[in-house]
Order: sequence, then structure tokens, then C-alpha cells
Amino acid sequence: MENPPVGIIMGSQSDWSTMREAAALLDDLGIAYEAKIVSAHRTPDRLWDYGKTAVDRGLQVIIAGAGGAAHLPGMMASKTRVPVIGVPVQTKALSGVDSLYSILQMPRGFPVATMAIGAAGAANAALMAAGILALGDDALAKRLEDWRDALSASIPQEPVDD
Ligand code: RP5
Repeated sequence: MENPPVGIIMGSQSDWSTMREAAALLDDLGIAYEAKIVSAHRTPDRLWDYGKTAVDRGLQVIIAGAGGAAHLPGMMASKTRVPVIGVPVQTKALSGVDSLYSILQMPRGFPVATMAIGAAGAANAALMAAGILALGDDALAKRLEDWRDALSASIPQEPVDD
């Protein structure tokens, strides 16, 4: 799709194993997206251009994942009014707490909706994006409700031995 409503961006190729959890869920829900490597530190001009053109390109939600000194989501939020959902990627040195703190404590005025560390956070970012887009899309709202119902129905009433 030429102008997808969702942009998934990440600081490095190494983030993709986490961020593809978001991509997979968007696929399941029939939501078009683009996935790009945009690094706050290594490609700051790319970050600037992405944020500057986001509204005109029709992006409605940006999911931004990064690890360590994870400035990507916050910097993107400073450059565009398109809602930014941040995903703290789990790191080896500090288990992603560094990523979480780098994303979470934004100053007043430039919010980032921060998810949990790692794969669950990436999946939830996609569900959060779906919820936002569903506000103006009845067919997507139905698909999201069906997805949620299916998840609930998959949870057994009682535990079994492993
Ligand atoms: C961050 O540094 C990226 O978001 C990534 O999580 C982390 C490590 O990047 P690589 O050294 O694996 O490229 O900018």
C-alpha cells in the first residue's frame, strides 16, 4: 500500500525480531503498514524527514521501537503530531529497563504511549494502533473485537499439568 496508516520504525535491524511481533499482529488484523529502520543516533536526518513528512504521507499512528539509549520514540514525538507508541526493546546489558526509562519519562507536551518491554510490548503496540484506527473504521472495529473474543475464548477454565 502506498500510504499505509501505520508506520513501524526501529533503531536497528537487530530490533526487527521484536518489532515483527507488531507487524504480524497488524497483518492478522488487516491493517497496512510500512516498516523502516530509522535511528535517532545513526540516521538523525532520516528521523527528521520521517517526522516532517508523516502527516502529509497519511500516517495515523507510528510504532517506534528502540533499545538502550532509546531516543527514537521521543524524538519522533517531538517532530510530528501523529501519535507515537513506544516499544522498549529488551537489551543484554540492562534487560530493557534502560530502553523503558529512555522512552517513558517524556516532558510535558510531547507524549509517547509507552508499552511493556519486548515482544509483548510490540504486540500490544499493534493492538493499541488498531484501537485508535478502529475509532473511525467500523469494519476494523469488528475485526478487533473478534480478535479479542478469540483470545478470551482460547484461555482454558482450568490449568493442566505440563
Ligand atoms: C539502538 O541500539 C537500537 O534500537 C538497538 O536496540 C540498539 C542496538 O543496536 P545494534 O548495535 O544492534 O545495531 O539504537
